[in-house]
Amino acid sequence: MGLSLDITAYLEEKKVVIEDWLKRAIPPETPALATIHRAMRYSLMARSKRIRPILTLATAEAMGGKIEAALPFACALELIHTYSLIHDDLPAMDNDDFRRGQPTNHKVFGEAMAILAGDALLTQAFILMSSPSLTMRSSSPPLVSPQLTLRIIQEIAKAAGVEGMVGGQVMDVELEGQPATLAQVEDMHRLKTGAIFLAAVRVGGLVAEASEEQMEILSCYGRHIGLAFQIVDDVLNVEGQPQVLGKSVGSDRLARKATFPSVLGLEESKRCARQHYALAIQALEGFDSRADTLRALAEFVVGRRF
Ligand code: GRG
Repeated sequence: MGLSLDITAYLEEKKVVIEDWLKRAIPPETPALATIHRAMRYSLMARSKRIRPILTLATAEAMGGKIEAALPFACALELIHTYSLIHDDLPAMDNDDFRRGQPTNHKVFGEAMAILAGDALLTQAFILMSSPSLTMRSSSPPLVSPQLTLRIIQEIAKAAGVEGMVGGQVMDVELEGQPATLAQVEDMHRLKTGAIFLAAVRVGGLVAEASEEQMEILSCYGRHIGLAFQIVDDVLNVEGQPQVLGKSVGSDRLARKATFPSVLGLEESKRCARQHYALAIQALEGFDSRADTLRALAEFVVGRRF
């Protein structure tokens, strides 16, 4: 598997568009609330791959949709992801000092402000999705119908909540220090990371008004790359470079976390990630070359070093 130069350029190009939107997706700083606005911006605008919103845009494009229509939802996913990182790093959770290439939010702003910044980012995601033109200060009419907007909001809320990411985090906390089975670790990853990945892909399809059959294919692709992404994340926590990753390594083993390497060992975990990559590619078999970006993104997910 060789990562083509094209996908590197694609990732960079989309990152610029997303970051331009993200800058305007949170309220401007006011003197009375300067601290929380700074705390929100500090984590949101830090170094990131932006892989979830990129997946939404790439899926929308692959299905013949407009990226402008997908952008509010793509950015909402990034706001939710950023909130989850801030909370995940808190002393009550993983107690991490380093994230996105800089000290964690609570290390800079204190625990109370970090909790509030996470809460505010999560809430802001729903403001953005339910009133994109208001938030983006544009008077142009919405590109997605109210009915479809509501369906997408429900999809994202479910993926972020107790039936998705939060549920996965609960499993993560409860499995810490416990002997875990492969099935338990897979279930946890499917919810903790996989649910948002799946939503990122499905939302791209929904915005582009993909058919039921296409949505099934996209869901299969989304499930496999979500799992591949988290398995690679587990592997990088063992053998990644902290400077390249922008976060600490070795923390999973120290905290006796249930991970793929802890259950399967490193080599078998890598094989498992490649297997999910192959299944993601297989899912897209019926799609033409417009889905090549999705194929290349799957390759990026499984081959990444950061
Ligand atoms: C509800 C109190 C409360 C907390 C929520 C749900 C949750 C805490 C945390 C989610 C756990 C989580 C973030 C899992 C790891 C997922 C993961 C691999 C994160 C890193 O994602 P990248 O590599 O990061 O895409 P960048 O920085 O590139 O965006």
